Amino acid sequence: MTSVPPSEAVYDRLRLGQWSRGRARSAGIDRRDLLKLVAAASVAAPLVPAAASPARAAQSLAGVVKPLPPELFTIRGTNAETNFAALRDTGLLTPADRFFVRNHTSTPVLDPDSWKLTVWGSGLTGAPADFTYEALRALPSVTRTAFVECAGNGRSFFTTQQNQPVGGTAWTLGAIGTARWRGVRLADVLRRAGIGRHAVDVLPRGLDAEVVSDGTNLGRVRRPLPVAKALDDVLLAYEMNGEPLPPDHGAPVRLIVPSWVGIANIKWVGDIEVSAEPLLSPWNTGLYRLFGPGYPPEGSAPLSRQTLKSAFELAQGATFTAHRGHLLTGRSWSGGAPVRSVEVSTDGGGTWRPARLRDEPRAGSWVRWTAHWVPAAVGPAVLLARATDRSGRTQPATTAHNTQGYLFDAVVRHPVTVV
Ligand SMILES: Nc1nc2c(c(=O)[nH]1)N[C@H]1C(S)=C(S)[C@@H](COP(=O)(O)O)O[C@H]1N2
Ligand SMILES: [Mo]
Repeated sequence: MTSVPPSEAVYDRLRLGQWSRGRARSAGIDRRDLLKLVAAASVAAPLVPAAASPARAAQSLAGVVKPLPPELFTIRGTNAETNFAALRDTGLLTPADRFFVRNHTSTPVLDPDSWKLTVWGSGLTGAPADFTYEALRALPSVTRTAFVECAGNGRSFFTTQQNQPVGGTAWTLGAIGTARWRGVRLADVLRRAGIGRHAVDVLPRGLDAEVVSDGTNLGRVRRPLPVAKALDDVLLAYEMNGEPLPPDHGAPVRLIVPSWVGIANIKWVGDIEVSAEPLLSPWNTGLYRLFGPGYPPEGSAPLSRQTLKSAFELAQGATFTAHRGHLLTGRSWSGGAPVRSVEVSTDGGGTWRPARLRDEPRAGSWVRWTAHWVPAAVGPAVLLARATDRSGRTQPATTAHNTQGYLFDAVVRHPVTVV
């Protein structure tokens, strides 16, 4: 991607080399178990089928605290996908009641008064440092609008549009939400804790349960961040859209890592290791790299930025009346650069016209857009939306296959019916 700053690209190349030569340290897991994970990642497992969710008034999921009404969410395993149609009457920000939930296990309910954050490790110049919730709230705060999007968002289209097998949660396009986050800069906390010039990686870890996958205990959810990103624009957030973080979204404190893959945004953070040597965890080795015929056996470099996508705020198979004017609405976003323009097709991709952008495009956020449509003929129709970002990238017709179905960026075909 052209817009990735050199520091990130250099980091990725470096880590990848260190990993292949066995020079980076496995944090909290056996090197052998990591190797098993990498081997498994090069083979596509079948998609996790969505749990059957019969239409009932209130849908809920063990492990998720908030209600998940079927008009707002589709349940997929331990996760809840936002129905894009439910965003039509929302503004730029996604209300917490309809923000997608991605849980490896389940939401822990933590008491902010007994919670603390411990910063420790060989990358500090001194002893570990603890921060209570109160101490964090007393530090200078910053506010920023950012999306959180799962790296596997759009994964199911590898199968339905490209006929390719991929493993993981079968998301359509609703594993994304945008919120206004308030918190403290991770950089401020790391400096107060005494981060040294020799620090290279920062490893935040969640307080949710350990993750067991195919009989291997992967430990608690954790993923190293390069120091350059950690000291740049990362937040330790305690508020979402002006309210304290809700339990499902990481209360009392989570990371917000703007424009990066969702997994970087560790929820329920309890400790942060600052390391003088490179760190590996399952979430930057077997998971969250690209595997498959086009990639090296150890996978691509760990994923960092999200890609470019567009979605209509419509249910699958929505109906439209012929010869009437309709306002199509949707959103586009990119982790690479602000969105520059969006085009819409209502004839299956034959002709395209510009959509009208309703927001000033900003890095790390999405833009809402609209397009008018007067369907001419009764019958099935296919709507498409295609975004271009300021790095000059346009959504392609297809995405190169990877076994775990990450970073799907191709134009999605949205079937509707004209009556
Ligand atoms: N501690 C912890 N942090 C986590 C996760 C998790 O399961 N545990 N899931 C990650 C993934 S894969 C994603 S996509 C985002 C989802 O954030 P959300 O549930 O607030 O939408 O959180 C990330 N942070
Ligand atoms: Mo994710």
